[in-house]
Amino acid sequence: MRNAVPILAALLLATGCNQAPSTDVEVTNPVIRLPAVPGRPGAGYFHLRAPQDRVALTAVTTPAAERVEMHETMSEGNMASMRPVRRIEVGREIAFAPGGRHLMLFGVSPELKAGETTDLTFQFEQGAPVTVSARVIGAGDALGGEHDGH
Ligand SMILES: [Cu+2]
Repeated sequence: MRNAVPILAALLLATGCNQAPSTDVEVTNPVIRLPAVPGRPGAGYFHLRAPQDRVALTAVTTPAAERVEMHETMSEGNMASMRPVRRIEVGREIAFAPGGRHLMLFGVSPELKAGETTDLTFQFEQGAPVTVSARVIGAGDALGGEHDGH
């Protein structure tokens, strides 16, 4: 059995850190990037750490989009493509970042504006869902926080 409590100290100094309180799941710097062209999909990025008794991340939802898919990016030669993933095992840090795994948000609410925040809810194979507040940024805006430089 694993009874380890996640150590949060390393994250306490991070600016833009957005952890849900009183949870075993840590979500850092959750960001939703609006589409460059209305009607196109938006994207979502975050870092997540969850203990192994959560087993796997199985879905992410937001009231700001009709449907959210978890995607991973694959490259073959110099061609990049992406495909949906249904579950991602937890137990170490999971990064959704530009060029790699990302959320794809379909049917993004036209009301949603850069500078606002909206909920992102993470669902796991075990345990209750965890909701955090994600920053909304424009299509060309930097992500900030740990994602800087991408
Ligand atoms: Cu995608």
